[in-house]
Amino acid sequence: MMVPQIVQFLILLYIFTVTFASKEEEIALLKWKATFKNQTNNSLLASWTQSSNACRDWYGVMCLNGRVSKLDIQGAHVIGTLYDFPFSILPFLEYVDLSMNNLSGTIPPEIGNLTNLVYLDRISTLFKTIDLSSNKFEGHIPGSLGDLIALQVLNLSHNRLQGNIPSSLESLSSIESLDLSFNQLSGEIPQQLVGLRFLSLLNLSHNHLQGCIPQGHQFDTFGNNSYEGNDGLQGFPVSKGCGSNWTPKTSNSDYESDGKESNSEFVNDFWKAALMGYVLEYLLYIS
Ligand SMILES: *[C@@H]1O[C@H](CO)[C@@H](O)[C@H](O)[C@H]1NC(C)=O
Ligand SMILES: *[C@@H]1O[C@H](CO)[C@@H](O)[C@H](O)[C@H]1NC(C)=O
Ligand SMILES: *[C@@H]1O[C@H](CO)[C@@H](O)[C@H](O)[C@H]1NC(C)=O
Ligand SMILES: *[C@@H]1O[C@H](CO)[C@@H](O)[C@H](O)[C@H]1NC(C)=O
Ligand SMILES: *[C@@H]1O[C@H](CO)[C@@H](O)[C@H](O)[C@H]1NC(C)=O
Ligand SMILES: *[C@@H]1O[C@H](CO)[C@@H](O)[C@H](O)[C@H]1NC(C)=O
Ligand SMILES: CC(=O)N[C@H]1CO[C@H](CO)[C@@H](O)[C@@H]1O
Repeated sequence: MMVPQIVQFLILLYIFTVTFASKEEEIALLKWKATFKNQTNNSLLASWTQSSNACRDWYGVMCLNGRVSKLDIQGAHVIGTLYDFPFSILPFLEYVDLSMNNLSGTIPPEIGNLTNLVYLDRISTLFKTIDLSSNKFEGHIPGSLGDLIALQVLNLSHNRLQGNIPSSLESLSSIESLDLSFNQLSGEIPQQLVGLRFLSLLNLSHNHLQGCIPQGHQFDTFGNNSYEGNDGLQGFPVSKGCGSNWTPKTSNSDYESDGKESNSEFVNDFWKAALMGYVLEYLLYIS
């Protein structure tokens, strides 16, 4: 019986893609696994062993041309950190889903070394993704994430991230979905994010963000459910205008009453600075 050519082609493609992962990549991932707590009785990752083939046998690992391209261990009960994650040793990795685990510590700046997310000129079958959501990551969002200009989906929601949203994220020129919700992010939303022309989903809800919501381009399309549960975001679509005739609220009703009142002077200066920034931005924009 003749095997249809398309089937032959698919079999060849399969053999071509499901080949051996480079030994270096396997060893690096095993080193990372060795840092997990309770790794010995983690049933989902039991398949990650030295004697098996990462591309064929490992849970959550997918390869392209024998190199690890996708790692999806969502909800695999991993207790650990990313400090030993081999970012620089997995140059073909372009889909990383570590969501719903028990990962803690900070997000290392080396995350910006995921080479395949840095170059735009590769043909890819995957939606280039980093999903670290629903873990216990803390500290700042590393500015080096802005290096990943090919990234299409970034989900850091439901963690304990603090500090400002880095303005370097303006470089994520391919980003379509950005979810930073349910963290402890503070400061203003960087006005530069207005430049993200493919952004179709933005979720900044449930943080401590303040100041004027950037206006224009994609930001005109987001509804108030992108911003709910913040400390003091102003302007469309949350409130009327954020212009020069607008004055900051002096009541602290939006804050928990845990001594934040002593910050009110700082907050006033903060608003003045924010307002000046906004006016400058506007003048630059219309010129
Ligand atoms: C490890 O094994 C113990 C006993 O077999 C079990 O109670 C526990 O839930 C397991 N932990 C994980 C993370 O799988
Ligand atoms: C996460 O891990 C920590 C130990 O590192 C442990 O105390 C905590 O109970 C774990 N949480 C969950 C939901 O497994
Ligand atoms: C990885 O990233 C760090 C921090 O961004 C950088 O200093 C380092 O040079 C990078 N290493 C490689 C091998 O690219
Ligand atoms: C981000 O991840 C959370 C779960 O960790 C999920 O509920 C949410 O829908 C994701 N966001 C997007 C935009 O897909
Ligand atoms: C959010 O927007 C919807 C309409 O898009 C409106 O019905 C609702 O009242 C708004 N909620 C708040 C808190 O502004
Ligand atoms: C942001 O996340 C919250 C909570 O999951 C959800 O209610 C809201 O609809 C989301 N907003 C957008 C724009 O997806
Ligand atoms: C979170 C978790 O499952 N912790 C367990 C890790 O393993 C030790 C002993 O093997 C248990 O005591 C912990 O409860």
